[in-house]
Amino acid sequence: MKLLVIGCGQCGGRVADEFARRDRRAREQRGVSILSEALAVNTDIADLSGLTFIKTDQQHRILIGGRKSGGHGVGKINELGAEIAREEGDRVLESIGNSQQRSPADAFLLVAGAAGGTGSGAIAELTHQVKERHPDKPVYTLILLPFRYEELTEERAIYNVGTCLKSAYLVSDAVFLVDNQRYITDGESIKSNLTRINTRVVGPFYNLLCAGEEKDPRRIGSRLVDAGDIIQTLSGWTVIGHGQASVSRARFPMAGKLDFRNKLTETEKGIHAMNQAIASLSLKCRPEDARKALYLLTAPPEEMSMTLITDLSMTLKSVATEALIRSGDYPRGRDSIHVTVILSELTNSGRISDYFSKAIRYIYLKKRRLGELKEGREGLEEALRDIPLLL
Ligand SMILES: Nc1nc2c(ncn2[C@@H]2O[C@H](COP(=O)(O)OP(=O)(O)OP(=O)(O)O)[C@@H](O)[C@H]2O)c(=O)[nH]1
Ligand SMILES: [Mg+2]
Repeated sequence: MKLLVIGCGQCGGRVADEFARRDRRAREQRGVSILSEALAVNTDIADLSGLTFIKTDQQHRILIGGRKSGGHGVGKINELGAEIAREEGDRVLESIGNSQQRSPADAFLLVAGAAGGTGSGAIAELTHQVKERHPDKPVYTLILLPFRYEELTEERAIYNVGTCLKSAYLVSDAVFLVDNQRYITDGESIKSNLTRINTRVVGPFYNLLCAGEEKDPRRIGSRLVDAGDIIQTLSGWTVIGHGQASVSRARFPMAGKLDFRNKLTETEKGIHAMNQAIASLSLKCRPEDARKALYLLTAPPEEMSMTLITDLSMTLKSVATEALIRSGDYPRGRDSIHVTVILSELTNSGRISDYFSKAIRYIYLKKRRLGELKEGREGLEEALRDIPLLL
């Protein structure tokens, strides 16, 4: 599956840059391409210059809102980010159009950090515009949720997340949610944390995107996961995870192969990788809330047994009890088993409702402070409608 990735704001741009790095790796190491293009859109010229893998011309690094922001970002005011995207989105559409002519994508993926200004504000507006211009292709968003310290110390962050999520959900075919806090390592500098987090955010997509692009018959699984399966799976709130386990290389391969005890442990390792994928989903959630699920097993061809596939399906079904499950295999590699899991169409999420109620509270308190509330007449309930849309 080929994506056209559009990073919005600093966070979105860096994650898009990581997709571009992976694409280069896929081409060099696997002879397949997983992106049709990667673009970055920002109001901040320095952020655009700091990227590495996205091509450097103005068609790929698109500066918007130069007049309104002076090229220095929108300082976390996401309404301003949305307004600029509304006014200048046609430049992004033009770049996308050119790129689609050179190399068409199966789907679009827009990326942003929800707590910032530019990306948080622009992502829903741009998604909406891309969808209108390309109604035949799915448009997905990948939204990064803030670290806990940001939620605790930056009052505005929660409001930005609430408005960004509400708006993006309305216009995207699916919203991938990633919780930055899940990947944090204490004692590491923020910069190296972010770089490492970005590799972990993009990592789970790698095999999934490569699998359907393989041309070599030896790399094509008996149940190939292609763009069609992925598109059928994705809808609404979505999370993704990846797990792996190394498989032992027997010193005497034939003896190893014939030994049933080895097979038993390989199946256990596969299940271990699946459990790890579920435990490391990009946002903590309850798998029973998913209506759709997909897993991909990537493993050396000799490890792909029917037993393993059956056991993996049963393991996923035992937790994602309400989900329609799709699956596939990707014969690749020599010494490890990888499992990628997607849970989609999540009907419930404590974390998302929590953001909405906190955003409502923020608006309520702000109104009260400004004397815009008639005492006793407007409660939290009424305020729910008040979470503004950035569209
Ligand atoms: N995972 C990850 N999160 C990031 C990265 N950079 C920023 N963030 C997070 O994104 C949020 C801030 O959004 P930014 O992307 O910096 O903001 P922006 O869209 O550039 O908007 P302005 O700077 O206000 O114009 C915070 O929650 C950060 O923790 C990154 O490279 N990786
Ligand atoms: Mg910025």
